Amino acid sequence: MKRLIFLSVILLCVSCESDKSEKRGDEVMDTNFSETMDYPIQPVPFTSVRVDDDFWAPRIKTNKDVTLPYNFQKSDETGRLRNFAIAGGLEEGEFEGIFFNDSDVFKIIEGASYTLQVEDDPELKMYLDDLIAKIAAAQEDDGYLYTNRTINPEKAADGAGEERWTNLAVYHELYNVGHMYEAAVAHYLATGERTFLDVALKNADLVNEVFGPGKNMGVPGHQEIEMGLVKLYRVTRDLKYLKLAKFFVDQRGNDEGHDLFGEYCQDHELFAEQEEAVGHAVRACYFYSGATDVAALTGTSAYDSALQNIWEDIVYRKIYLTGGIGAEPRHEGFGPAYELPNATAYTETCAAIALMFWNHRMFLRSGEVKYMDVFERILYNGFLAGISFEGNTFFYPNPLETDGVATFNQGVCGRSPWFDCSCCPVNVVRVIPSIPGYIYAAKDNSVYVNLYMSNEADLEVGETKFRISQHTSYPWNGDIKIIIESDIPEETSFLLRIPGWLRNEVMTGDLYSYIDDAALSYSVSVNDKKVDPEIEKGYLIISGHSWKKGDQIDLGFDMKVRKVVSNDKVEANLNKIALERGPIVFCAEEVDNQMGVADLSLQEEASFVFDYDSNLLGGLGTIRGNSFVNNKEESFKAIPYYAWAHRNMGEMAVWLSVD
Ligand code: FUB
Ligand code: ZN
Repeated sequence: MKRLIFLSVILLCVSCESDKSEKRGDEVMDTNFSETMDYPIQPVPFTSVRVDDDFWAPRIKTNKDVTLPYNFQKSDETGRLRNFAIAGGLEEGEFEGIFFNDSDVFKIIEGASYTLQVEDDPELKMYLDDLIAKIAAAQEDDGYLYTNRTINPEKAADGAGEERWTNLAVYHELYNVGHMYEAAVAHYLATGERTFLDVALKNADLVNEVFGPGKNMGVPGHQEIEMGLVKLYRVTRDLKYLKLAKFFVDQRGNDEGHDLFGEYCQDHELFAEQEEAVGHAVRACYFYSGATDVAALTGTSAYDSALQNIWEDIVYRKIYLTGGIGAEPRHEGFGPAYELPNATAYTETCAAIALMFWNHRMFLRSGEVKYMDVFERILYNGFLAGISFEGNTFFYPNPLETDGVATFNQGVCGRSPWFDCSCCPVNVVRVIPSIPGYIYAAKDNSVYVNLYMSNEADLEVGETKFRISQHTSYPWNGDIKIIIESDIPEETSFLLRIPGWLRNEVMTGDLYSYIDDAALSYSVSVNDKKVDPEIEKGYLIISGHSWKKGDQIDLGFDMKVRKVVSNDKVEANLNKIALERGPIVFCAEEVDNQMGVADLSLQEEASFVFDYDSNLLGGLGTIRGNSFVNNKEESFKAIPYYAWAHRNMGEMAVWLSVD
């Protein structure tokens, strides 16, 4: 049943007609949709992929057992859940917290629903039923839902505006419900029940009545609703939701009908004409993700150059080695090109997530490897650092350096159990269970393998369903075995991603490069016979085999410790190197380097040894060698960046001085 629903979502027919000149909302509404449109490459949903490795499977389990209940508990303690009950007249009281706290609850429900999609849990389902009843009660008769106003419209707490939709630049009426749409769709797909979906649709219908050409021409100050509306469109097939999403994309930067909100909200020029990544990083990348969805589903090419130019602006000039973005704390956003300070790097966990969403979508449109390279870099580094092994402490900013004293994490030096503004923890809880959905994708007879982790997957090529499995200790070693577990169509091709780190490309562009510039080697064999497949767009193409059950493909990716330098324009990293191995960025912590990290230097020619330490933090790779502190040779040790701040807090750095 669940799988059927998913397939029907994937097979949605959208009638579209591409019109390169479309830029404004009013033209969009006149568009005569007439073709079936979607991403040419379709992801294999996480519900079809069971990850059973030692790296991600424990994270997915901890997310379910610890992070999810912990997030609900914190939402309860901080009044986030009660706000719905009060707004719905079920309890007495005042609104408590920040004006976008409703969105936190929606994000946790989304994560809980993903969990339910793969594993029945009657207790969790009942909990959600109860919570959704409160949310439904909080909805006003015409569909409006924003507990901050509903609780006391006459004297709304900070963040509600005097009337509905009166301060779109700042208040989050549209942002909150965007998250509600995503959560409601997830809940519907998990349970088949419409309780939450109907609340979301009623709200979206109201938003559709209020906003549009000739109506309220404003846009949300914080994007998100665009992706949410596209998801509503996918489950209902009602074009009005897609058109509304397109309206919000096209209306941004259009001063007809609304005063522009400026660069902070990417509302300074028409999106189709934007060329640089500016403003608040989460808003920006949610927006680019939504715009990519709209482009794919409506067939418009009007955004193509903006999407390409902005992506290059980020990857060529504004991204940290960890995949983090948004260098500046002052506006949680992008700074100027090449300004990438390490200790004050804001690099919000939500921004990393938003950039993952966008890169995956860009891949689905193009099939180009560079997008999944960035995705993988964020996944293992900038994103994963945001959640502890225990699953109940978090990073909001993710700096690449600390003196062990500065309270960089919303008032804390180190991981924090929770934040007043808790957008990051609740974002993590919805991403972790969906990670298996990023491993595979399919187009016609081709199966893309984008990520390497042990799993068993049910795929579909053409009309045929079949099963494959993957076996590997990635990211600690590069040996990967893919086994065909059932009969598959002979014409099936496997497109295996050659990771950027193996192709000698830290990321496309010249922001970062490896010092030794020899590409690492790799080997491929099919049923123990070496093959030399063609490469297209960064993927090894394994085709032309008469596949049968039991066939296997073996990949051997050479993993070595690599030294990375950044472009000289990045002042913060001058005379410094960073260490990587496979997809993992390493960092040095004071706890492993007794003389501290700030004063140590490495020799550019030094060699380093990689070891897997099964006793350290549940098992992880370490890099060892020698460093110099005040001309004295010391032993040096680095651990994966994602694992930092789990022991005594002290100095930490990704970028290390070289002699
Ligand atoms: O405004 C909602 C969320 O709170 C943003 O996405 C985060 O950056 C944080 O400011
Ligand atoms: Zn956040």
